[in-house]
Amino acid sequence: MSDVNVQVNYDDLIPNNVDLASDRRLKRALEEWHPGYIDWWKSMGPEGFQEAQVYLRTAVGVDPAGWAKFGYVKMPDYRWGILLAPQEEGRKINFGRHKGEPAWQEVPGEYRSLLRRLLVVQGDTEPASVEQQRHLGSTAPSLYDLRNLFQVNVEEGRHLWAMVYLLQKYFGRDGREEAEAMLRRHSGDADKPRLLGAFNEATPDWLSFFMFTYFTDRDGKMQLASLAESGFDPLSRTCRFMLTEEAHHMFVGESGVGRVIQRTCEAMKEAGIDDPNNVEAVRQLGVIDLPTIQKKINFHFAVTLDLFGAEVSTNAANAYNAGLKGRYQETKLDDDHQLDGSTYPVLKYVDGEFKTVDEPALNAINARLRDDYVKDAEGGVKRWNKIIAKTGIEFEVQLPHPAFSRRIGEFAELSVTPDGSVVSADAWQAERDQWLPARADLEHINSLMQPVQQPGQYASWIAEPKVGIDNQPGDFEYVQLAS
Ligand code: BYC
Repeated sequence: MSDVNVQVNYDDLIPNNVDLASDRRLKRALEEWHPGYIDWWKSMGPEGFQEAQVYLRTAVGVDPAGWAKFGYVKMPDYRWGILLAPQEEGRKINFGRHKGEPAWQEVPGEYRSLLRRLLVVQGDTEPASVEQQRHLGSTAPSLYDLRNLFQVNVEEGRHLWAMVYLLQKYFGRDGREEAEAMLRRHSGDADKPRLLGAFNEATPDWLSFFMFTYFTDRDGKMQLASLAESGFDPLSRTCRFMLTEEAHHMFVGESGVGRVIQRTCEAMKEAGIDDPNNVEAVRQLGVIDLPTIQKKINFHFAVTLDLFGAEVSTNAANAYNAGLKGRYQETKLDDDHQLDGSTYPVLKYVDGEFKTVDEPALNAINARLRDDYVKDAEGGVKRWNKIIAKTGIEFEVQLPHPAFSRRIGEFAELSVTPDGSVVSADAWQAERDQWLPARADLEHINSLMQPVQQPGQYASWIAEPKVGIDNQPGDFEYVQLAS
């Protein structure tokens, strides 16, 4: 890899590896947006910890080896920057009707509004997640977890910068207006909500946070991977670097849920409780029972599947045809990359049963990405079950049926149980609390959400991590709280 564009310039107000200094109009536009962003961060970002010194990683380059520098930072002073993966010489458009043409360095006029829409939707999710998580700091189960929350938050903030950069650089006044609107919409706001459903849901507790970073950040991974295939080269380069940050977020989710599961099973063993369904007895131990963990999985999985849009979508077909958004790992797939005449089996509910129906592959881009997502999400579930099995407790967590509790797409009108039976709406409502977190479940979880702020100490309901961040020792003070 060449050194060009690998190092990040930290001398500018806005760190970057895109030679911002040479584009004065853009630099000014971004500098004008900056104070509004900081105001948004202070009023909608992590509540109560703006003065704390947090042991964060900051990107210093974009090469895979050693891009991160760790050190204590007050979050509002974090150096949010514009970081693109290095440009590949001679890169081509790899799919759709422009396949084989040189990748675009400017926005193709005919696809301007389609591309802008994709950037806006992607950008909108990033600050939304920060807003959803803003109350969690006060109940963190350890300083280690508190630090991980804040790392995720500042990087989601950086991902907003990534999309705002593209909008402001390539979309002129429209882009500037979209950038402003990103700071005006808010998660759950009745008048100006975030664009996608899952980003208006609450993240009420830390188990939800771990589920969100496991399931919903994984949608982020799949969507970013599809956008990284884009024929619009600046988008591809932006997303390639965002993916390196996303990996840590999913680690926080998978290891977080795993540690909750592990602590529950250990506590049950210590107390001689073998029956995971003896929920009351397990709760007495100050841990989260496995059936409640399953309900949280059901909720976050279903809400996240909705983020893939309708299974059969002309929007997705248009974005693919245009060369703007590809399939997951597009260049590794062995076909014509134009999908002429090819089909894809889409799961549907037809004549009273679930079955796959062959649809034109172009229209089934969303269905395919969702299927790829489900495969990817299954890995962590297997690893969680290994943790349970190791302790000798008999219980398996699982992903619910893809039609369970959906609001978007093929199954939105159906009432489907987690194991895939279609029932009446009334029957579904009557059983709802068996499948999704009920008030009593949330009250129990809530009762456990007490902050633990001594270095090396952990709340009763979560196991310690196996290793520290940046190989720090167990009693490392990841967050120095302001007095
Ligand atoms: N909620 O043809 P359709 C992340 C709308 S997460 C509300 O079905 P399409 C992250 C849709 O906008 C990744 N509305 O879907 C994770 C459209 O409206 P318009 C975010 C929805 O367009 C954690 C209409 O329904 N990035 O990064 O093929 C933390 C019909 O659309 C929803 C992206 O999603 C919904 N769930 O696909 C932080 C990538 N679903 O346009 C960050 C960019 C659909 O008719 N976005 N609608 O008014 C896209 O590729 C597409 O917009 C979607 C939808 C995949 C989201």
